[in-house]
This record gives sequence, C-alpha cells and structure tokens, in this order.
Amino acid sequence: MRLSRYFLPVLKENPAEAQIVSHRYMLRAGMIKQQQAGIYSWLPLGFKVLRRIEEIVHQEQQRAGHIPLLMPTLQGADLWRESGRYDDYGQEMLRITDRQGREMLYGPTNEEMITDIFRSHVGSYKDLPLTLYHIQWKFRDEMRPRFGVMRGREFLMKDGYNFDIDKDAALHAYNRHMVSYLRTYERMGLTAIPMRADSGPIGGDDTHEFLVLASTGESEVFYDSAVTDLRLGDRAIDYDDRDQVASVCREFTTLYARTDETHKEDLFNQIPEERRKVGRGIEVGQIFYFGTKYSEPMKATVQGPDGAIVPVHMGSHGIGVSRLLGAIIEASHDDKGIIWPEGVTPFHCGIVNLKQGDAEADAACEAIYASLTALGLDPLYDDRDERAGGKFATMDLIGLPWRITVGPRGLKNGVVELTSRRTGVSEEMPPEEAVQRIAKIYAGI
Ligand code: 5CA
Repeated sequence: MRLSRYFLPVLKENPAEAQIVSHRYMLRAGMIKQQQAGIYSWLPLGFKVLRRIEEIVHQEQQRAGHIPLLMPTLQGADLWRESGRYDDYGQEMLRITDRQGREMLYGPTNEEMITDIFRSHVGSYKDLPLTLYHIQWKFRDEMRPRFGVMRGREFLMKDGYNFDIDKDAALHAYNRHMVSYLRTYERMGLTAIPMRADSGPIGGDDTHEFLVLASTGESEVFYDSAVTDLRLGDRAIDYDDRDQVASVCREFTTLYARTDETHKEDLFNQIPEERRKVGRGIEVGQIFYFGTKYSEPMKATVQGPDGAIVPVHMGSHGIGVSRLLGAIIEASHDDKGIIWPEGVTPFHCGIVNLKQGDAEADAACEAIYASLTALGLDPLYDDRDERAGGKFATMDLIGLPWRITVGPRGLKNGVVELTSRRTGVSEEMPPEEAVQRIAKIYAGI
C-alpha cells in the first residue's frame, strides 16, 4: 500500500477522552472512530489488525478440530425464555421489538442459539464430540463502556461451544480450548495467564479466565511470578490425546494464579514471598464447563451407546477479539507509539523515502516495494512529499515492527537502513539484503 493513496487519519493531538494508552494510540493512529459510547467504526488500519487477529483465532481453532459457522447478531427472545436467561440477563441485554411486535435481542452470547441448532440436527452419540464456533459481533449494554475497544458495548467475540456425551469428554474439550487459547495468544506476542475465575451469568463451576498483565487492567490478580515464565512454544500438540492435553493444562494451572473473585489468601501465602505478586490484568478470554445447564431445559439430547436418551454435556469458550487490540497495545508500546508484534502487524514493514522526487530514491523504493510484494508481503510505502521527521513519527506511531529507510546519501554507497521498531537498532545493508531479511523474519510466522 502507498500511503499517499491510503486512508490513515492520524491525529496530532492527544484525544482528551482517552484515559489509557491503547485507547489514545488507537485514536491517534487512525484505527478507530467512536460512533456512540462503546460503539466504534474500524478504520482501515484498525480493521487490518482486527482481521489478522481473527485469522490467528480461526487457524488455532481449526487446528484443535473446532468447526466454524456463523450465527446472526439478532436473536429471538423465545430461546432465551427456554433457558430461563431472558429475565436473568437484566439491563445488559439490548432488547428490540420488530414491526410484528416480536421480541428480539442483540446477542450478548450464543449458548441458546447454538443449543437450538444442535438439537435440530443431532440425535446420536455417534455425532459427538462436536465443537462449533463463530466470530461475531456481540452487544452488551455495559453500565460503563470505557477504555475504547477494551470495554465496548458492541464488540467482536470468538465464541465456541462443545457438545459431548459425558463430563470426561466435555472436560477434554475444556482442556483442548485452554491449550488452543495459549497458542493463540502466544502467536499474538502475548503472555496470557489462565486464572481460576468466577462464571457469572454463563454458569458452571469450572472456569478459567485468560489474563494479560497490565497496570491498566480492570481485574485485580494474584499470582506466583513463576507462572509468567511458562511458554507453550512450538511443541507439537495432538489435540485428540487426552493425556497430553491434560498435562499441558496442569503445567499452566498448577502454580497459583487467581482473580480477586476466587483469590484465597491462605493459599497465596504458601508461595515463597519473593514470588508472590499482586497486579492487574486484562481479561482476553474465558472458558467454561457447565454440563447440562442449557441442554437439559432446552432438551438437547442424544441417544447413547446403550440406547438411553441423555442431555449432552456442554461448555462455552470465548476470546475477546476486538479487546485484544487494546490488550496487545497495552503490552507493547513506548512513548512514541504502538509496537506491533510480527504476528498481528497491519503491514509487515514500512518503507520511508527520505527524498520523494529524487529519481534514484524513488526508483529504489519502488524496487523494494515490488520485491516485498512479490514475496507475498504487505509493505506500507510512505511516498508522501513530507519531511523525514514527520514520516518517522507516523511510522513510530502506527508501530510497524520493521522499517526500511531509503535516502540519496545511503544509495550512493549502495545501502538502505533496516530499523527494528522494538529495539530502535538500525543496520545499513544493500536493498536486496533488507528485503531478504524481512522475508526471513516473516517466514516462520
Ligand atoms: N459465552 C461465553 C463464552 S463464549 C462468554 O460470553 N464469555 S465472556 O463473557 O467471558 O466473554 C468472552 C470474552 O469477551 C471475555 O473474556 C472478554 O475478553 C470479551 N468481552 C466481554 N465483554 C466485553 C466488552 N464489553 N468489550 C470487549 N470485550 C468484551
């Protein structure tokens, strides 16, 4: 993409309404625009990152054997009456009446609808296990929408639902989700710690939240600092291997890590004092096992191997897709702007032409742009007729992890500059080498 043809409405001033750094940078970098309290338009740069995050979520869900579908945002009230949640859900639910006077709602979550789909089409244990998921907009009329996309009213969520014959099988689905989530967050450059939590209106006793440590997080968290060193890395996972998946979960959930809802002071005090940490975290996902809470009242049953008709065991599993943009920025920025991890960056690298209009500099930039594009990469070329300082400030703000700087002086010696946004370190090298270096960095991502 050439910046002269892109739509990147960067703000020079700090927007007064933004209290936390991710909100401030998303507005300043022209990623989002607020339309109503807690409701945002996703401008091209923000939309690009949102799509990258969605793509990683899709890949990791499908790697775990979960199947994508798409349910609507609007739901009928009747299904929610069947589960008993229509009245329970309270004022967070946006209720709508259509022209026929039918009661509808903008879905805050989809347990009822997916259970309805399941019971309409599945009747035998032979069709299990089954996990269906979608990535769809949700609406919760939050009392205090704030911090930009972090606590929105309309927000994008990945929500998945497992259907299993018994509790053991459903707990394997729970564990599978835990491991797939760990991998998902790691690919986004995040350390998200699974913490024992409270299930709230979703229900059930088994639930973990995934928290990214950040001083601006809304949840208070208590943890053993050793938990922050755990990494899944690129180890091979066989998602059908119950023992392997369970052992990874044990590895990540044995050390103490709890939110304030489930915190136990006496257990916490057993951790060696120097490892005892109290902090704040951003909840980027939550998984639940709730057994037959929905399948029983909604009659989602299957015929078991012995012929008996039994309600299926279920769980639901959510990732805050739009919230993740805020969480990633909170975890990765400096005073100049965002620092995108390679896994989610909107463009793979920036190209800055220090002297637009100089025949040699223009030609070198064009050649680099063409080579990167031919390699399947997506560069952003700042081809505007602007001062170098302004171009650098924009690149730093929007946070592309790599920048190639091209100027007449370097070209005389046959070199351009490759700069890492994270370390600020620049190296001079011939243009073709810079292209190869970028290609190599992204080859493994
Ligand atoms: N049905 C279950 C799992 S699919 C569910 O709704 N879980 S949840 O309530 O925990 O939401 C899942 C994730 O969505 C949360 O972990 C959080 O990351 C994100 N989320 C929840 N509320 C908001 C909000 N108001 N704004 C942005 N993200 C949110």
